[in-house]
Amino acid sequence: MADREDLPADHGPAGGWGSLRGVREVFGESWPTPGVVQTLLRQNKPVGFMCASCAWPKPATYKPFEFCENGAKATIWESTTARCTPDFWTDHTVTGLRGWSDHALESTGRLTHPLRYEPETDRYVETDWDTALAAIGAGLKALPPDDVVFYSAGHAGLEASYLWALFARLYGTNNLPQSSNMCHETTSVGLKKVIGSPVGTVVWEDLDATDCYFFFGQNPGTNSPRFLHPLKEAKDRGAGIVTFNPVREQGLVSFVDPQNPRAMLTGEETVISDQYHQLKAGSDIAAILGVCKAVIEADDGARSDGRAAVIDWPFIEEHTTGFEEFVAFARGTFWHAITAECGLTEVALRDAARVYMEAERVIGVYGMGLTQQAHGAWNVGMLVNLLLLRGNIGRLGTGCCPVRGHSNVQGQRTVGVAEKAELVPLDRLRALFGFEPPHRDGTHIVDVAQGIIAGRIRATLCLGGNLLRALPETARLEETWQRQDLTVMVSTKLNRSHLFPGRQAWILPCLARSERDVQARGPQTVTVEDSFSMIHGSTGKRTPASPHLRSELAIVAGLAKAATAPNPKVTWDAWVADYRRVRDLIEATYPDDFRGFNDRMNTPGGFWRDNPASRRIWQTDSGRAEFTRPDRLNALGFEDAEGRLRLVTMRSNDQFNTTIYGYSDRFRGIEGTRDVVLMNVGDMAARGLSHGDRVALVSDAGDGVDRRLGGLEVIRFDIPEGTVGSYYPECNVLVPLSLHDRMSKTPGSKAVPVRVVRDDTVA
Ligand SMILES: Nc1nc2c(c(=O)[nH]1)N[C@H]1C(S)=C(S)[C@@H](COP(=O)(O)OP(=O)(O)OC[C@H]3O[C@@H](n4cnc5c(=O)[nH]c(N)nc54)[C@H](O)[C@@H]3O)O[C@H]1N2
Ligand SMILES: Nc1nc2c(c(=O)[nH]1)N[C@H]1C(S)=C(S)[C@@H](COP(=O)(O)OP(=O)(O)OC[C@H]3O[C@@H](n4cnc5c(=O)[nH]c(N)nc54)[C@H](O)[C@@H]3O)O[C@H]1N2
Ligand SMILES: [Mo]
Repeated sequence: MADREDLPADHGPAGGWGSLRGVREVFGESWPTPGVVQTLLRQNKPVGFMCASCAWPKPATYKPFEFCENGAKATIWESTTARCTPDFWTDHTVTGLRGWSDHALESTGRLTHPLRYEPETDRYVETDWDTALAAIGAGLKALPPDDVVFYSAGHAGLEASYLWALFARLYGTNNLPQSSNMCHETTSVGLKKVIGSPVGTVVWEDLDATDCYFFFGQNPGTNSPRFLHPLKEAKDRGAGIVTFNPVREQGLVSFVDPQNPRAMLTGEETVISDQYHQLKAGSDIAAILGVCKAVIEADDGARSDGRAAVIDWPFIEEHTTGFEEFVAFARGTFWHAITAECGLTEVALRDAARVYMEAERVIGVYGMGLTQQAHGAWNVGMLVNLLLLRGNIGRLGTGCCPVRGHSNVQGQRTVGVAEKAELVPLDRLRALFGFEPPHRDGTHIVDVAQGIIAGRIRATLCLGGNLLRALPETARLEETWQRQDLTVMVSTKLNRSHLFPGRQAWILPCLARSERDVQARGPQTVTVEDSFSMIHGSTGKRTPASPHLRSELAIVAGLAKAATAPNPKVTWDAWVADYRRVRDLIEATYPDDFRGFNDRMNTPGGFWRDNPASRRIWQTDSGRAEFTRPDRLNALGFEDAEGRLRLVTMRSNDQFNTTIYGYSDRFRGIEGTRDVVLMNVGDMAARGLSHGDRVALVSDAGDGVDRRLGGLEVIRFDIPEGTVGSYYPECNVLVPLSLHDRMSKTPGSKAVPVRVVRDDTVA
């Protein structure tokens, strides 16, 4: 690993030499500054730094390389030698850069100076921190607080995030939407409704003990590759893995462990999924209902034959509600309705049910395939139905495992980054800081986007992320974003959101997670919370990319000081000087979750924030775990129609959200381009299309809005008829803002109504 030149050639399966080669290719000519291998060796280890990529947990007993291909890419991408200095703008205008790809924009390197947008020249120009903070503070003071939005992307640590939320509330608003509004908000709302927990119940010991995984719409090979290790261990001890996913994802098919020299030499593959069910996009409600129906029928049979029950009746009686209605729904739905809806056969669904019933302990894993749907919360409820039938929540080796996105996305919510006032202990904030926090709910990100289009939202402040690019409805947002009075982005790299500046616009460059953060009281550590609700310390050691960078915490405090009234209990400077003081405040605000925070933050594997649902204490309205009875068989926000297709917006293996590392989606065999549409051969034939033809995707939402993405190449792919795939964020131009989960408003990006037409525009 130390010498990239020595890395052997590629291999097929997920993991293996292929993954190491993938890492090497990110470097290209800009293999970063010296010491990157040492940096990688500290990644995800106690007293090291926590990966800035995904939120997959970090084990207490770690491996020599406790990072994956994509974690290494994330670290290397932020440690690049390239710099986007103020000189860059001598040759470029903001408008001119709109023709650049996401990849090209971030490839300009790390941002080095605070920048101010200058409308006269259509460029960003260098400024200094005092000027920027004072001007932003004055701008904010002139606006009504509820017209201002405080977005955060899930990168920043718990300390900066806590202060960010405090800042917004001192300023006077709960407008604290987060990237999870586009992501696992369905979990925060839907899972909370049915089991009383807005986060997963699974912890590391459950992975070690389980004997079966059911995967729904989560792609570990690309999005949480370190998950492949426990999956392989599970296979080695004979566990079953059943996957439901329209797309055949290599990381769920087979795996070579890059940390096992023998497997590396022989290319020995482990088959991951025993069963891989390629259902139609958006049809999980039907598929899961089919599995449940088979379980219910098996229980009927067993009990009438005098055999042991299949359903866990004592659990159902003691712990759940809504069971009878759900069973009546399952019995009353005919198999042909189920199979027609999901495109899977009754045999296939009964097969899945058999594996489910044979397993003593089952974990249900899910991701964007379930959450980014118009009835996503019902998807989550259906998965919980399946788990509840055999008491697969709240006992060792079982549980519900939503795999979260950004490294601290879950933690930011834990420490008060929430637009819903009820989620925050406002009384404690009042007592600690002597002010009256706003009580009115803030704005969800979908409403923010609608508010920007309608001119109601007048300023957005973004703590990380690339919000304009990540949201649906790109074209209308790009048209209206600049009408805001003020846009402020705390960023590490240039991205498309910067190219639509408000009347006043600022880019504030920050330290990255792997970099040394030294304040008045010495070097600082930050903390993050992973997908299993484990809290970890993270200490950067690398030399910062520029001497002008500030930490996220220092920037937040600087903005807050400039925009809010002085308050003797709010000592921004002292907090910046020593982050331990901020952790004390977090502990004072959330004493149950953060007991002994400063002492425990470097516990190997993190310390656990507890989760009552994993002890079968259900903090739901009914005080029980709730069965869901959906009133439809799919999660779509539209009906089928002649020629209409369901578009899945996908992540490649060479991106982290809108950060595009490169153009190699190795696992899907798509190289050198992202401008593709994956199609079933039948759908191609029906339209007279061949592999390689040029097409456009056009919106078929029936709302009269013209949405179009052209210049795409048809790729014949193993995907069900009626479902097509293409990459996010390019496809966001096709996603209507109105298409979102009914309960949580998470955009329905995994089943978007489109048509495929020939594209006659010149390449
Ligand atoms: N390398 C890398 N890692 C990442 C990210 C990244 O972009 N790159 N993003 C991070 C973030 S913020 C997040 S939220 C997570 C996202 O991680 P995932 O939750 O894995 O998200 P996706 O890859 O968008 O979609 C997951 C899978 O859902 C499938 N799918 C689509 N529609 C359906 C459906 O209707 N039913 C079912 N059952 N499956 C469906 C897709 O084929 C895909 O395999 O990953 C995080 N980690
Ligand atoms: N169609 C479609 N749309 C989607 C999705 C989808 O699957 N399909 N997925 C949705 C999901 S799950 C998510 S989470 C959102 C993601 O949306 P965002 O979180 O808003 O976007 P990112 O691409 O993660 O943001 C990348 C930028 O973050 C900045 N950055 C990187 N590291 C740091 C750091 O350490 N600190 C700070 N301050 N900034 C940093 C860099 O400037 C970089 O350009 O997109 C959503 N949009
Ligand atoms: Mo996400």
